[in-house]
Amino acid sequence: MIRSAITVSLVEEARGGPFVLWEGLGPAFETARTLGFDAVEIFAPGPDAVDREELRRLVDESGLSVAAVGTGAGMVKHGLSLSDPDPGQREKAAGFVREMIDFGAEFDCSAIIGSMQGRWGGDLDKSTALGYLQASLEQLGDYAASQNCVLIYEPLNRYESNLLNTLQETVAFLQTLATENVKLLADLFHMNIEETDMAAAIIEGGSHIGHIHFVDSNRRAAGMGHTDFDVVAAAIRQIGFEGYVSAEALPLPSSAVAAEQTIKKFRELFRN
Ligand code: LER
Ligand code: MN
Repeated sequence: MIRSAITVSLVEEARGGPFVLWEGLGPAFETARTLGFDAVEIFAPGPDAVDREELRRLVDESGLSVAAVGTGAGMVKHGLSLSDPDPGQREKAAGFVREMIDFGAEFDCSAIIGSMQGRWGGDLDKSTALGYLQASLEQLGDYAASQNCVLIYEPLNRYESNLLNTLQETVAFLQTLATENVKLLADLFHMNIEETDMAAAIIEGGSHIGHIHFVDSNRRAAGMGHTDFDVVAAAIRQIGFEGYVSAEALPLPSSAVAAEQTIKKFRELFRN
């Protein structure tokens, strides 16, 4: 079944970023439960920043799940990346991701690698950077599998990374890995910038797609931009997608309106 989720950011440095909820875990679970979401996706400052007992209580009391944990704070807060030319920095980045995988595994959810992929430039050429990323994902994918957690890799648009931008090139890259435990994240905002045809890209991505960031062309809630969601949702259904369609959108005009708009659009598209 396709399930709904909504993002909460606990990272102050990410203010202004594309997360719907910002007021902490308790209010996020309350909003998600009241509106009828299935899960909450958590963007946390680090593996130790979340009170696990509190999160366990929120999950148990609300009946909701944790959809995924993001690892981007490793970049945003600590400047770490999996394609850093310095091996010590790459190892620190991998250590951060491993601990986030442990955190995700405790709540039966996947861990997402987005901005932690880094970028090439300066003395670091593209194929070397991709080689570093490949080695990191290979190890981290296996590590995640050992914890019963799926690692999700997110291609970003060209203004955020110059490594992999489209679903097609990312699938080709993931197929070079020995591990099958790294799935693709289709973020509809990045895709709106990079793909020729969003629905065709989703259909081609097929079973590689493990998670979706549900957001409109302008990074506002689904239905507040110009993405043709009927066509995109038909593609998502066509591939038999069974994961989370998770609202990663700007809190505009407010978190409450973005959350309400998202669940309305989700129901219209996936619960008819
Ligand atoms: C993370 O999911 C993402 O989409 C990035 O663009 C956040 O900056
Ligand atoms: Mn995203």
